Amino acid sequence: MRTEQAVTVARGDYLPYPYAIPSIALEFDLDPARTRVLSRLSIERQPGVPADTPLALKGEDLALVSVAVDGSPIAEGGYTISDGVLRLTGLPAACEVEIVSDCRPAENSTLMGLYVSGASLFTQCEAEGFRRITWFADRPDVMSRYRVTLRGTRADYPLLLSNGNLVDAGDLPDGRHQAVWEDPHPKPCYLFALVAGNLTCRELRTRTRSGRDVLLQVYSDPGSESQTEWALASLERSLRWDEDRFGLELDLDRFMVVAARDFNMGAMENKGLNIFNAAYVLADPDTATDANYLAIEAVIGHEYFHNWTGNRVTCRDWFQLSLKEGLTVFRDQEFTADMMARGQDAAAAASARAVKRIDDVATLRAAQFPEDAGPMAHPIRPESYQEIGNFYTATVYEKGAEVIRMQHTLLGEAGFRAGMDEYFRRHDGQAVTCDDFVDAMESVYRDLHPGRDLSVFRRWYQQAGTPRVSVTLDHDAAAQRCTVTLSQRNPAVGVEKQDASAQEKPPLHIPFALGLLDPQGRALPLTLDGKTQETVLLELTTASAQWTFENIPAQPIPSLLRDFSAPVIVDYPWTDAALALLSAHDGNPFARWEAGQELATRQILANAARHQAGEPLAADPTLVDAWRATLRDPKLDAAYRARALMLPSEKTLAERMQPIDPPALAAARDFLRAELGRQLAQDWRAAYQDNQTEGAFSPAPGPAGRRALKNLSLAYLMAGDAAANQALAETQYRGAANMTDRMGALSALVNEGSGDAVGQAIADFHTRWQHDPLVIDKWFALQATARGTDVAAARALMAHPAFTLRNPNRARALVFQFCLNNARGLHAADGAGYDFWAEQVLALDALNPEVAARLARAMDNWARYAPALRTGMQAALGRVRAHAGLSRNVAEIVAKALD
Ligand code: 0A1
Ligand code: ZN
Repeated sequence: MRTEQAVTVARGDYLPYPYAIPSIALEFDLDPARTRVLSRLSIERQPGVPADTPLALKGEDLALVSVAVDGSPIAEGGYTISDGVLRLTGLPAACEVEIVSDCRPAENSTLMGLYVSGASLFTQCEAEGFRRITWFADRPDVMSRYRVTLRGTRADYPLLLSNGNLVDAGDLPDGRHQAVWEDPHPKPCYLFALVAGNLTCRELRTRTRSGRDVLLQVYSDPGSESQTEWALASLERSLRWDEDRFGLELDLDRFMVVAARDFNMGAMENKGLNIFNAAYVLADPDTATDANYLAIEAVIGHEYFHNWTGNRVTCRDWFQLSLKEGLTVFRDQEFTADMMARGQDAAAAASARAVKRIDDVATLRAAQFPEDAGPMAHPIRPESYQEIGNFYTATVYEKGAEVIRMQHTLLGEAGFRAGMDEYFRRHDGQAVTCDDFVDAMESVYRDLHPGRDLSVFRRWYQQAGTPRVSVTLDHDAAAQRCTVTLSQRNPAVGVEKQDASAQEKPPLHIPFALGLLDPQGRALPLTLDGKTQETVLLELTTASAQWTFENIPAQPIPSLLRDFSAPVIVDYPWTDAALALLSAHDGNPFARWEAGQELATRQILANAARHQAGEPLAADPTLVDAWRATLRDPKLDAAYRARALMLPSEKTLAERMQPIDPPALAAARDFLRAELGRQLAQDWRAAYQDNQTEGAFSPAPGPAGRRALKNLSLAYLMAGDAAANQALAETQYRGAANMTDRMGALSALVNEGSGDAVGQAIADFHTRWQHDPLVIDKWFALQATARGTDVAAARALMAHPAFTLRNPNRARALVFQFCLNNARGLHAADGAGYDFWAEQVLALDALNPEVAARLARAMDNWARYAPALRTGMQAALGRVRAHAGLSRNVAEIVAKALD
């Protein structure tokens, strides 16, 4: 086998498709061994296109049976097939093309196109999976009306689903039956879906705000019916929220969500027939944690919101992916924030929103910042790609959402809504670009701010890398005036570094929210543009700019980038005392959290340096006092305290270390955790007792927050003194009334505990939940990331009969968790972790290139690691690159990492 040929696609190469395909009729004879697909395309040559322009249709892993034009068979020679493209020439300006082909779902381990999961058949078409079902113009700007006929045996496939409305159904000879579906909305083929199998359904009927009755359904494996209540309720909340906040209504009579056990990603927004990874559908208190409940609501929302942002208005080409993804992530983040804040008073709502913002920013920093600083760095609208599947990234999604959020911040809630309305007014039913979106927003921005525009802002779409904003304060005591200077830097990243002329990029438009505190921690009123507020929004659009504030009697303490108003790194020389003051008093709950995290980061980095130098580690009292104050503050709710008291993740910390030395970081972080656990033991114990939840389980923010704080307290107590607290963990494990508490206790035992009780708890957990794959995934993941799990232990886990690489959730639970979230294990001094990584990437690549390429990215930032690690990482990458028969997906990742 040869490695697939690398072909680079460039954004500037876009050409419209020369034909329209207004309608497509598909007929499936479903059979896992060999499914026959008949596709009838209505074809219209676009005006001005030369008559000899071939109709080029993409196909992959298909066996062609026949081609006909307007009912006449075309003999071989009347068409060509090369490099996965079927070309037909000499077509009339308008005609019907009929193609019959076969595919083999049971042999399809890529989970792209039509595949088997359990006893059912599913499809996944985004981005380029439709070409694995039939030859087609597999690109998002070709939109067609679909009529889909599904035929299969009633015994195996009692349920036959596709997009839109069921228009006909009936029996066929030989125990077969059929269903005919019509989707009234033209769509690109990446939104096509079918599901065939034996699934159970939970449904509800509701009325849209314009008074249409709609049916909402959630389908899942037989036996899981008790686990779909939350998903269905989340779906109804999503429908209501999009009506309330954006005035967007469901445009279908029926909206279906189907859970698949084998799925490459989180979920997929196929029109009216969302297909989900079961992990984002199934939940009950015994099997799902609070984090699972939250993620299900968010992903259900995300896919539902795509119905407008993605489906009604779609992408012109895949370079515009962030048009739908950044916007839809922003929408799901706001949905979750609104759900967490609802029904609460202003202060509690602000805290709840801050909790969501903290979680989202923590994700951005842990996943996107490293991407933006490494070999895969790309703008949210990439300039080129080899394999589009590799660009479903934290940058396109999470940074993309930040870029939308900045527009929301610059326009305000009402302005942003007006911009969205304008976007739909202009583009409903079209396939458009990111520029089209910004144009709509800019039309409102210009009205709000005459003389200003978003021309500088647009650079966020074309520049990669995380900007650095440095802040200086000049206080004039005599004049009681403070001048704030913001300066930005946009250094070259990733491939840009190879171009000596492009070392520094132009400035961006950065909305920078700022507050100033007096030395007692009280907010200082700030006047900007005639308005006096505690938070001002500074718009930095040049390399450097200054703002002056009056009536500032003493040197103030700045509260910077409140609510994380832009995805940048802030440089400011706070003292530890200033950070402690902010962490106790900042009126902006996000910035208050940030101050504590910064304080902890500094201490961990200092200790990592001591660890490297062989010096003893130390916990500074400023940090311990700050943690104690937060822990004891009765005004802070539990969910917020749980975030504020957590130490920054190893991934976030790594971004602050040069070169990165994960074992040193882990040692320093563990040391501080243990010190905080020991020195604040009484307070942790009190928090543990005060935050018990009783009565019927509810995943609502209140009780979930108490469980988070309680389990964090347990983790600190165990870290501080495992022997003294193990009984507490064991008791919690045995008596747990929900999965959050059971996992919290098991994690404490596995990571810190000792003796027979640990192994017994692991075995007990497995015995209890062996029938539930999603819980067994948790069991694998917990062990894969445990402190003591080295490569040998990971391999031993892989030998467990329940392990398989073929199921992406299982592979992610064990192999990905080990390689991405067990730095100590991966970076073992003998290099065994790197060997393991290379071996698993290659094994996965033979089965599922999309998933393999994600694992391949674990070595992206090898060049930033400590020399002793770097060479081993580089060598492992080299071994993968040298392997014959690599997929295009993995080949692109390793080549970029090594170039
Ligand atoms: N559009 C989906 C993401 C998605 C992309 C590719 C997939 O298959 C390889 C599946 C899902 C979303 O944003 O939810
Ligand atoms: Zn999405």
